[in-house]
Amino acid sequence: GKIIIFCLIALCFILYHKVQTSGDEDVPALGRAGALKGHGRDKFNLYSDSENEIARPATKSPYEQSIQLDLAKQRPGLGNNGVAVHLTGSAKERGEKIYKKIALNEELSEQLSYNRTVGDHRNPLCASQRFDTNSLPSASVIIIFFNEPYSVLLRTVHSTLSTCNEKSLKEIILVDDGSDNVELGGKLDHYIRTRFPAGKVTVLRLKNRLGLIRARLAGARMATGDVLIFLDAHCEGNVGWCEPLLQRIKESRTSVLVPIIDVIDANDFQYSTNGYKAFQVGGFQWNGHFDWVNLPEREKQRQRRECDQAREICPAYSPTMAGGLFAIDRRYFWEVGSYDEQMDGWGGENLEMSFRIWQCGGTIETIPCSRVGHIFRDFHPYKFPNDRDTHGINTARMALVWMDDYINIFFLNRPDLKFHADIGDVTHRVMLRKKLRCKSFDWYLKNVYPEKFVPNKNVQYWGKVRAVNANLCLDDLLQNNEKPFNLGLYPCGKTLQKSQLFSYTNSQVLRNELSCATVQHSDSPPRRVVMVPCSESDKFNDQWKYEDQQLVHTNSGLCIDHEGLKNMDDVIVAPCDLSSESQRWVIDSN
Ligand code: UD2
Ligand code: MN
Repeated sequence: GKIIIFCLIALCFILYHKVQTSGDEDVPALGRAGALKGHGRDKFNLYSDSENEIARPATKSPYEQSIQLDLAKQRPGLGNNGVAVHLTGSAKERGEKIYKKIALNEELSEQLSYNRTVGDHRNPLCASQRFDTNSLPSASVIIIFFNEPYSVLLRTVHSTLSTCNEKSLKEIILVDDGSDNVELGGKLDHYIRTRFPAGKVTVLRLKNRLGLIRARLAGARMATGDVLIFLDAHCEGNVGWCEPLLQRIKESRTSVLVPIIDVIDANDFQYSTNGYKAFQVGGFQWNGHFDWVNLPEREKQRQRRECDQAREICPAYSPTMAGGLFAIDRRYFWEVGSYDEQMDGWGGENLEMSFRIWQCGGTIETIPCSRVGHIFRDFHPYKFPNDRDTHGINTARMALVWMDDYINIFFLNRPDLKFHADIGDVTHRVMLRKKLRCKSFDWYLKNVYPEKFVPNKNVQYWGKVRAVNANLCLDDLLQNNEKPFNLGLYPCGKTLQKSQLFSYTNSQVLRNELSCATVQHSDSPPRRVVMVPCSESDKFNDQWKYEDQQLVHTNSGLCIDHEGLKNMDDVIVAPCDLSSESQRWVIDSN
């Protein structure tokens, strides 16, 4: 009798989920026996215990029951290989609702098994790489989290256990940065105790929320592995992502390494890459934000010269790192100044560590055969105490210590931070810089990141581009550089402000930090001045002649003109006319 009832329940369950879920792939309706076998990787047989226990949940603790309900909700095979999954019906609605709240589809995450696979997106050349498998340094993986969705966090841990070389993976340290989500308490502990190999996974619980910088420091203090590998709490690795990192550190202990970071979609959990041929490295903007940039040609040449493997899979020097996913020799981490522990909340620590590593004798390298997916979210699902701009404050701390005179360009972009009361004292970090005899920021720019445009270097003029006969200045009207945009006009600011900061370079390019001026392709006047993303090489950026106060576009022979235009209009070009006052411009930094 019991068996029949059980089968009926199982059938209902399967039918229910068939209706609820539909993936891009076909999910086979599995019988009871196969129900847990369709999960992706299960190196440690992590699902087998629960399989036996499902039949008699009544005798189990509430944690155990809840865990078993979670496991029963999972759809084996769903999202395997990192394909997108689209929920239907009420599950879709639940997914949309939670997505609006936390920028992540937690409903779908709960339906994907903890060890779904994401596929192998590595360059095929990686397959022939050999590692000193028996003598690699050991790794402590440190995963920090604050109120991370429980299933997402567990998937990160499972993924690490099954994709990171087992022999080298000494421990996984989860640092709970004062979460108040109850699932992340006793239930998580119970899961770890009952499902993971004894002693592999530990949780360090911080009493108060300390912010991600101090959370990482707390994890690092506990770690005993030779190498620290930091991960965000929403990551899934490709097979074999640990070995190339550990091998490189074995060869070069002051190399700080990042995997290629792929994108896991926060809504459908699709794992996507830009293909295995090209990847980006880290850059920065003068407002103190991290950005991604293409691997510079100069670096490709260095790889060809200095690396004996195929260039595509050689370590690639990266001017900065994103911050969340990296590997570093544990002792070197402390020697080179770990983190600025007075940085609060979120943000800024990544550029601080990047500049520090390079200026103090280390390197930052992207390791192409190591790929890890990360869930990028549209917004942060958490707030900071008093809504403090911790990113800005931390970045100002960084700039005060590492940027020397270039801090003026930073403050030009972030005037709000120049006299900010919460920046605090950085004396101990300046002392560290002295003690380590670190190089200057100027050295860094010249040697590590010569592609980075400096508004007042290698230029003939820089500052405001002001009309001689009106209080109007060229202004980017704070438009985003990712797409071309029309250059605008705006009353000149009393002081120089970011949106009016332009440079006329030695190679006669008219530009701001990221965008270069060109002229709209159009037969019918008026033709507008358009700002397009600058090329790494000035060969491909338009030239302008600046003569008799006129700005003449070399290709078209037309002049920048504001005749008949007012505040907020798009600036245009017109046939050059030396008698026209509206074609005369002054460029200066006053
Ligand atoms: C990026 C980094 C992130 C960090 C940040 C700058 C990647 C992929 N991510 O932002 O690691 O360097 O830039 O600071 O490079 N967390 C806490 N306590 C907090 C807030 C967050 O523990 O008070 C955890 C959070 O749960 C997550 C990690 O810190 O595991 C990073 O936070 P995020 O994922 O919101 O940051 P992200 O990826 O936007
Ligand atoms: Mn993250």
